[in-house]
Amino acid sequence: MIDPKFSGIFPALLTPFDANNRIHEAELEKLVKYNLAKGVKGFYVSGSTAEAFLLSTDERKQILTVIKNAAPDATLIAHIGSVNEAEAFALGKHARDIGYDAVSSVAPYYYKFSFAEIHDYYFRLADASELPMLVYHIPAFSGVNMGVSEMSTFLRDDRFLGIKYTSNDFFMMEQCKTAFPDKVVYNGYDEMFLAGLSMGADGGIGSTYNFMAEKFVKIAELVFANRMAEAREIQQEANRIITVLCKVGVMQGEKEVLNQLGFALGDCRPPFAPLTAEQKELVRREIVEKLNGSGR
Ligand code: MN9
Repeated sequence: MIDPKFSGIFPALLTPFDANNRIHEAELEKLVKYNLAKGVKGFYVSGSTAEAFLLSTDERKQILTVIKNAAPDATLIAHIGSVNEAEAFALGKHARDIGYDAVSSVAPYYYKFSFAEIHDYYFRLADASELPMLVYHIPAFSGVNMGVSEMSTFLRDDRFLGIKYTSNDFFMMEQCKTAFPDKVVYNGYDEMFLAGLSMGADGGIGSTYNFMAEKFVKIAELVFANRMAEAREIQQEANRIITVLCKVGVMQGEKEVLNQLGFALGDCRPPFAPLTAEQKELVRREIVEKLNGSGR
């Protein structure tokens, strides 16, 4: 059995920027409250969706603090991953000091590290932060391809909480969860959330949850009640929206949806380009109108 505080729906929070390109704390608090009201269990903080790799170490610490203050009772997972290990250590220490529940890290990226090096990176971080470590498995972005045997070297150790599993190899997901039923597995691709749950995931961490968490809360509820056909309808609804996000850029599109819903998240940081007027119109017509019309 896993600790129930780690099951369920965890938005990978976006980072709002103000007109001066600084973190917009009030908007971040508003986004946290908006999601708490929809029944999320907690948040995944300072990950890819937060534009973590475009933030300074101080900015990453700042968002960890803002979110802890806005959601003191939620389950909070701090993504501390960085190829600059000193940064990862500093973030892990900060997360522990302010009361986070777990840390998580992408595998060290860009350089071709050996598995032994990746392995030691994770154990050093887990030891330094003294919090349970969630391995962020995202081979398409990190370029690091681990199989079941590599993943097992982490999962069999008490310091590891589980995996944030962002891959469409559901065979491997099932093998990991079946071999280590006490470890937590989060589905990472929102468009395949139903598939992940059916193969053993305990919940999901996702970027599109920022503005449609209620759909994923509902899918999980329906799956656990064995109401698969209804769950599939909601997944299809979500996927019609995600198809549009993929056309304009996922995070850029998510910020635009929230901006049109009354938030002020700004744009993504360069090198991401702002959306064009045509792209904003597509988001309005194909996403925001449907969200407003669906009554969910
Ligand atoms: O946190 C997200 N992964 C990335 C998970 O952004 C790399 C997902 O929520 C995707 O953004 C989403 C769209 O592909 O599934």
